[in-house]
Amino acid sequence: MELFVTPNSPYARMPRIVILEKGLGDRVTVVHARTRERDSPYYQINPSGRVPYLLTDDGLGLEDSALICAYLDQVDGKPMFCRPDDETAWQSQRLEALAHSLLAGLAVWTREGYRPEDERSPGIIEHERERCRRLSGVWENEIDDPRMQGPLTMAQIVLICALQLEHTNPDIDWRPDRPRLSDWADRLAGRPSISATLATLDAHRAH
Ligand SMILES: N[C@@H](CCC(=O)N[C@@H](CS)C(=O)NCC(=O)O)C(=O)O
Repeated sequence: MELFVTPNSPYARMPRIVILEKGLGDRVTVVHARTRERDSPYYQINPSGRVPYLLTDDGLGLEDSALICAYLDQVDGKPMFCRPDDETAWQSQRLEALAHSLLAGLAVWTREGYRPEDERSPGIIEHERERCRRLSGVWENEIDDPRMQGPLTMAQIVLICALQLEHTNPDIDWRPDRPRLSDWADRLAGRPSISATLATLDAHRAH
């Protein structure tokens, strides 16, 4: 399989974490795609131009981080994150959706920072700063849920990828008044799959 990523994408980071957690490294080649470039050769592989994108051994193309993580989770017949027989799965999915909500806002905020300075929108940045303040307040309580404290879950993976956008965009400061969330993030930061995927990606470029 081939997984197309960019080093700074929090969405592409999620399947990279799943690959390490499940020991799928020898089955998946991670390829650095050239996104946001006019006529990038990557558009021949994935016309949407987005990452992550997984090409399966059957030649099927999968887009969307959650779908790719679900696919990788079951590909070895030993699902760790999505168990089809779990009747309480919706409770994990609720937390996962809440983490995705924070991530989506922080990704918009971070992308504003990639624009030339005179094209950035102070209004959008302020809107996302306020959303982050509200949602990190929600997470300060939700973080005590056993699903966030026990074995690694997709909700934990999404949340750490969101919170660690503080490394990509230093303006993101969710930590003041969030001591429990800060402790949680600092503890998870030491897990090998989390620290390895934060470091610069060692990958080759797509075509
Ligand atoms: N909902 C998608 C979002 C993916 C996404 O927004 N990827 C960004 C990088 S973080 C991207 O590929 N941007 C390039 C572009 O928009 O052309 C997912 O979960 O995979």
